[in-house]
Amino acid sequence: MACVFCQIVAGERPANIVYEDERAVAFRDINPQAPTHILIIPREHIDGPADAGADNEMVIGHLVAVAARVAADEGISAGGYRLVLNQGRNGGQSVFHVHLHLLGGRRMGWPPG
Ligand code: DGP
Repeated sequence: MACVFCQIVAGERPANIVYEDERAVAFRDINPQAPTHILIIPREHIDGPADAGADNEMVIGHLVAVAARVAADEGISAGGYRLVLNQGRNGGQSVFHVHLHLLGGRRMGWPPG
C-alpha cells in the first residue's frame, strides 16, 4: 500500500491517534506547525479536496465536524483555531490522501504563506 495515510488507517504505520470513528481518523502531525496540529482524514482514500465530488461531500463535512470535536478535547475551542485543506502543489499538498489540518494553541498569521 503506497499511501502513507492509508497505512495509518490500516494500522500498518504508527501514528498518535487522538480520535477515530467509522469514517475518519485523527492523529498528530509528524511535523507540527502549532502547539496543537492534528490531521483529520477519511478512512476512504480520496486524493485531495478537488477529488471530493458530489458523492463524498458528506465525507469532507464529517472531517470538519470531527475537527470541532477534537478541538474541544484539546482545549482550543474557546481560543479559536484554523482548519486548512491543501490542494495540489501550489496549495502546499504533499500527501495525496485528503486531510484536514487542525491548528491551534497560538495566534495564526494572515495571509498564510
Ligand atoms: P500537506 O502538506 O497538506 O500535504 O500536509 C501533509 C502533512 O502530513 C504534513 O504536515 C506532515 C504530515 N505527515 C506526513 N507523513 C506523515 C506520517 O507518516 N505521519 C504523520 N503523523 N504525519 C505525517
